[in-house]
Amino acid sequence: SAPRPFAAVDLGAASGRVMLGRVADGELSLTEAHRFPNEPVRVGPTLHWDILALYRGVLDGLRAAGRTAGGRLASVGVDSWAVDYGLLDASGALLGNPVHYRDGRTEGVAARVAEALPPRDLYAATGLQELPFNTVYQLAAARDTPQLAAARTLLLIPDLIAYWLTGVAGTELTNASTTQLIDPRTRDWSPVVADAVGVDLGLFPPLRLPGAPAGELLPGVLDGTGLTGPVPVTAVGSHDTASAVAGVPAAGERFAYIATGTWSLAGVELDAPVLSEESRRANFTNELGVDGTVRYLRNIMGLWLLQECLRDWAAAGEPHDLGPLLERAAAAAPLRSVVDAGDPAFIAPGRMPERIARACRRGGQPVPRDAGETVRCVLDSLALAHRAAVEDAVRLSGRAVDTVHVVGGGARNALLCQLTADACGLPVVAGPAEAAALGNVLTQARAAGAVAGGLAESRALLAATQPLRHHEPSGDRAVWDRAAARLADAGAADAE
Ligand code: LRH
Repeated sequence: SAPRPFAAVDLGAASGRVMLGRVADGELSLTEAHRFPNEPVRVGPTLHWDILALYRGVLDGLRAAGRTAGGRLASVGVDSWAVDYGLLDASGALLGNPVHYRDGRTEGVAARVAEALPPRDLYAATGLQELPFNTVYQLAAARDTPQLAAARTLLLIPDLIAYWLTGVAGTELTNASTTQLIDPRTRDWSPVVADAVGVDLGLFPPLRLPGAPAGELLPGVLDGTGLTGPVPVTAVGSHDTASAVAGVPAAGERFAYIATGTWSLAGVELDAPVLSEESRRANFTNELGVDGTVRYLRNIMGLWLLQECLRDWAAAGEPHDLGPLLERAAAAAPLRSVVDAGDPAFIAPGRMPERIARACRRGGQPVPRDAGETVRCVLDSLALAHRAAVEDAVRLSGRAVDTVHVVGGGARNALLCQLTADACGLPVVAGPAEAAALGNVLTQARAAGAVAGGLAESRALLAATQPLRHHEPSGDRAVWDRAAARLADAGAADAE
């Protein structure tokens, strides 16, 4: 009989999905069992994740997966976006809905934490890019709340889902590295940082590594999903970006990657972190990857800018179909105006077209005149930010690259991929779009002995089996230099 498939639960900021991965004799295929929207809910001032709706989506997905697979799965792995968490009380009950990283509660918190622990020292200890929503800052914002006082356990989102599925609590390392409480050299907690910031590390269950066993589906879960037990749950790179980078179909090590979805995470894979002051100033992060790797990358706004524009146009009853808008964007004048896709001012939701127009005006650039031009501005800006991240990653890490791999949902956007190739002056290999789910599946498959070798062998399997698109760089790179200079000037003027 055919080998049992692996189920990858992959929760993104815009949607969640349960994918079925089949691995056998040099073949690797992925099919979608179930996809569901991820719709955050504002209650009072606070933006929450609708975590039970997501969990229901996971269960529905496992049921659908089971139907396709005759009720039998080889194993299940869970990954999601980073940094966010749920708190459990002493009985294991969830205390409140997890707060969304785009919630405003962390405003100004980084500055307060900096008084206790200077940013230089925090970076030297954790190597993490300062983003307002890092778990450290969320915990500092929640300090002295009754909820945190009542909490006995903190579970990052994928660990929370895995806990509900298995009853076993753990903290998976790649996602733990996004808390800003992990030292990337020891790949273990940093008591120095925790003490300085006032975080109780006792809230975190024991660390586990991708590939480690993480329990079995509980009888109630088997019942509710129609699956036949035992179904093991395997820790994967539970940070979606860690799984996405494991899902990059690269050969050798001379590659940069850009995982583009709601965010663009652009950088290189290293054996050791880069903790220099220069790296901190360049806004680079050292997140931990599978197999002892370091994901040296910059977090920049990704398709969020576009998603939020579409949401705004939809609410206003204006055309918001992506296909026609991308055609208009492709026909629009290139690089007419660009915005800084690294600007934290774009993190919060709402009124995106207006905010983009304002940023253009402030930078002394023409304001987009219509939706097509706005989309072009977003894609040009992303390509420019991709190029800066790739160049800076190469410069700061010393890792030479000859190819840029674009994975994640943005790999489907041919215009974005071509602009990225043009801006970087490097060939872009686009795909797979479901790199996170594939990385998730491959980590499980390796743990089960269904795929031999390490990351390199898994990547070779991806390259041999997944449809990929190639974009050669075209055009005059100098136009990108000039756009970058324009943006730098605008930023400098803004800072005065
Ligand atoms: C992408 C991602 C990214 C994080 C952000 C919060 O989904 O995990 O790596 O920085 O969400």
